[in-house]
Amino acid sequence: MDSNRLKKYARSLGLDCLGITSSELIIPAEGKKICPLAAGQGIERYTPQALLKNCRAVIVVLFPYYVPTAEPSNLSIYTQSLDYHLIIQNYLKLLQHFMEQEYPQSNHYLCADTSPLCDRYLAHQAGLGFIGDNNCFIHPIYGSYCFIGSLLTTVPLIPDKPLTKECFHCGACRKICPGNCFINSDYNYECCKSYLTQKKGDLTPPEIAIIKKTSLIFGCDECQRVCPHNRYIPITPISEFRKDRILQLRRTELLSLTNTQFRRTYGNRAFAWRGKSILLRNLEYMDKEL
Ligand code: B12
Repeated sequence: MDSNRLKKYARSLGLDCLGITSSELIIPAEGKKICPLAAGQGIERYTPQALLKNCRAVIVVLFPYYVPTAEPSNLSIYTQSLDYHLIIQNYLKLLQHFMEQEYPQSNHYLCADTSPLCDRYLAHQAGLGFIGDNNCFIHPIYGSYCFIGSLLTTVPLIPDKPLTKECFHCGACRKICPGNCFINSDYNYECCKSYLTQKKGDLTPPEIAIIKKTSLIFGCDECQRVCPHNRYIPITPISEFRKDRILQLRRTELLSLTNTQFRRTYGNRAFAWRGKSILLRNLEYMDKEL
């Protein structure tokens, strides 16, 4: 079945990057040590049928989130708006509703980052873009500042074809990375600043040194900031990412909040998921003499 009506409906919601991949995925030889923050390991990253019985296709949607700002910030761009998980889920529910009206016997399963599936691979297979040397999935127009959401479906939609376009391999991400994650053209999450800002416990002096290299206390944008594929990208067309943005978290403010107040104030923000103490710890590291 073709996906034109679904794509048209998605465009009417402002979602202009929707692609289809088959549920029969070729399992690549990853062989990498997967980050403990990932929900899936090995084959389960490529088995949508384990999440939805009789899954026949995966509807993959990109959610561009880039908003340029000249003001100083200590939060990664991906956490400045309302939590992207909530935004993605709302849109995917609308798409699910549309599919269930078009195909009354169909079943669906919604994925927004936290599923065991390999989101970047799905987006690549659905013909939406390519994987960069910085590990990020890159859309030809919106660059890498795109979240990926998916709707597994029992409807056998006709798959789109992967693009042939690829990364410029310019080396800019490798050079700028605060933790030198991309040495030997492989990515090592253990020295990724984004990972370290989310890792619990006391960090070692070399890990703290990586955190101190840039001003962000949650996430890291360096490998995306210097990427030439992100040079002329448009501001996100999705209004939810443009409003209610928080650019800075301050120590005095965090200290003044109890954990419950923190949850009430920031519980709907992606930077809050590891709790208040991790953010305070990272703020302290910024001033720490090594
Ligand atoms: C755990 C996790 C992290 C960890 C580890 C990241 C990592 N690269 O391993 C940490 C906390 C460090 C992290 C950081 C970030 N993350 Co994160 N993260 C995840 C999560 C939950 C699992 C990723 C994982 O297991 N990675 C293991 C590695 C080996 O696999 P991978 O990254 O999924 O992708 C590789 C495979 O697809 C592989 N591949 C496999 N088969 C094939 C086949 C072909 C043909 C090709 C070409 C490639 C290919 O190539 C990719 C690159 O190596 C995913 C959501 C999900 N369910 O997938 C989000 C996700 C990858 N993260 C996301 C984001 C936004 C980020 C940050 C940009 C946030 C930030 N600003 O700090 C950074 C980017 C860091 C980086 N350069 O990768 C987005 C990425 C969107 C995009 N455009 O790429 C995702 C997809 C969430 C989402 N649904 O939108 N993340």
